[in-house]
Amino acid sequence: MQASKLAFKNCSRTALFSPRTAHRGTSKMAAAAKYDVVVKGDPDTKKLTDCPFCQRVLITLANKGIEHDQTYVDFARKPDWLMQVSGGKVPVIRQSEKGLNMPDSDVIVEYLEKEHPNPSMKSSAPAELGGSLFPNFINFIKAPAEDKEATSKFEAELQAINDYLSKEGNGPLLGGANIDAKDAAVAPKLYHACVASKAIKGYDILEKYKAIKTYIDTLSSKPAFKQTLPADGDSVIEAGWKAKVASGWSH
Ligand SMILES: N[C@@H](CCC(=O)N[C@@H](CS)C(=O)NCC(=O)O)C(=O)O
Repeated sequence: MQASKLAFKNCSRTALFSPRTAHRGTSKMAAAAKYDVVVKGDPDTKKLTDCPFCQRVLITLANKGIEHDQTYVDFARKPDWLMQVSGGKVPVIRQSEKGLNMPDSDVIVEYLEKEHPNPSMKSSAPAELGGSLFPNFINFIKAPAEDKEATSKFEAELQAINDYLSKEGNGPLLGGANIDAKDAAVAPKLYHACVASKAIKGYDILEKYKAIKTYIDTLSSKPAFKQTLPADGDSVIEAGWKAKVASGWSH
């Protein structure tokens, strides 16, 4: 069966209404087919859980004022169609009228920028900034305390972001005053790194890197960031990373 025809099972959907789209009334975008964004979450309560890649896509949709539905997938009972579309990974965006089933946040945000260029989220920040943050964070969180190399590689990434924010960027965000594509890519992963490093390693990024603290504080006041974090707070992020560490990364 074609992926686009697969039925929704083991998940549930909510409609997300964007105030910006509402103001457009009969605009082209309001009339266009709605996207359905498949995210990690609780299908019963329709709450977002802990996926920084999903948050990147949700921030992009919110920033661009794109009306969409959200389908929440519980990883303990992944539907068959998700396995076929993405090998079980989220996020995925779907649009049944176009037969669109698109996994991978890199591909999705590029597609959204092309299809919905206004407002543009193109970033002036260097392309490589924050690019190795997540793998180095994962190595750090997995590594024993005596593994100094894992710590120093992670710290080099944090320092580069901190330096850019405090010296080179226009601030207070990576691309200036508004959330851009670089913020959408880096901030959710950085947020996970802050929460998990403190909870698991007692390593307080926000205490050590002052510009990152200001950055996270600024983002926390932005609805597009705040409303796309796990609905039940940082404890969800902590629990997710603790479970990964305890399992020895077997899932
Ligand atoms: N390269 C993908 C990575 C997506 C990804 O790894 N998502 C995680 C959730 S945060 C996932 O779906 N993992 C599947 C699993 O743990 O079973 C992207 O950028 O979208």
